[in-house]
Amino acid sequence: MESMEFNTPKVVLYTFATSPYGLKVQAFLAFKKIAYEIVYVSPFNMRETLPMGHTVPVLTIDGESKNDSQEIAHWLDERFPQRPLYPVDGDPCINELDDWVQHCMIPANFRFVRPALSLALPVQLINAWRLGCAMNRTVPDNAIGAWRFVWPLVLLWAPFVRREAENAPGNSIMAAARHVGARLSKELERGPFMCNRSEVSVADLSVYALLAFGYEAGLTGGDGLFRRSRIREWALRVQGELDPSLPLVPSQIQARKLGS
Ligand SMILES: N[C@@H](CCC(=O)N[C@@H](CS)C(=O)NCC(=O)O)C(=O)O
Repeated sequence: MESMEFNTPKVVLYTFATSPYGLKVQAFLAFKKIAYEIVYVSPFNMRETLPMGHTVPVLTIDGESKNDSQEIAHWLDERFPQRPLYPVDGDPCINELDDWVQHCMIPANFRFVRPALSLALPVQLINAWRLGCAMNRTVPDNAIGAWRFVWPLVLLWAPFVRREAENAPGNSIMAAARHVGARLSKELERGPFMCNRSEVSVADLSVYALLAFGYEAGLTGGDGLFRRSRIREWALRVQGELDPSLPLVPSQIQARKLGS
């Protein structure tokens, strides 16, 4: 009993409930079935709370910390080789897709919520406000407070959100949405998982984390891609590979549950 406790590493994830990068890491941990403690960080005192750097996610394993979701994925494979995130055959398709999620799909997600003048503005304002509420419900002492009412302005102002949104493919929300939808449908033409693999990889988990969050947090339009049967069926297959005791979206912000 004593040696079991000694061998179980202490894993802590510092993140925002709404961070796409943090959600990816949560999906990696749920796939590898690694129990962890989650610390929802207030964006107002990140430097004081984080064990390193000034961005989330940060993962700490037995006191050693790393940030950057892609570095964390490789580190998890080193520390916990069971159920590898990156296939051991080094499939270049997975690496390319992993980079596409990081540099196209996540920026597209930021563009979807960062207010801009277009017909989508009302939906963006509602979703940005929902994200502010989700942040408030998860940070200690509801430290977002009244800022949640002006969260659309916070997203408009935050330099990292602007940078991300500008990096999204195309020059409009619709263009980014079309790009993401087309790429995902193409990747799932044969399946059962991304790149026609028979097992889940880092690419499936990263895409799943982003889509499942939009759906479960109740974002308007968050169910859009799940209307495509191929994507919905793939998402349910990925969900079936995750430890159900390690959910991506905490109950206090969960509006609906994927698959029910
Ligand atoms: N490349 C990093 C990006 C992390 C990142 O940009 N995190 C955002 C939250 S979603 C952040 O902490 N931004 C705060 C800032 O840049 O000041 C990763 O993959 O983890």
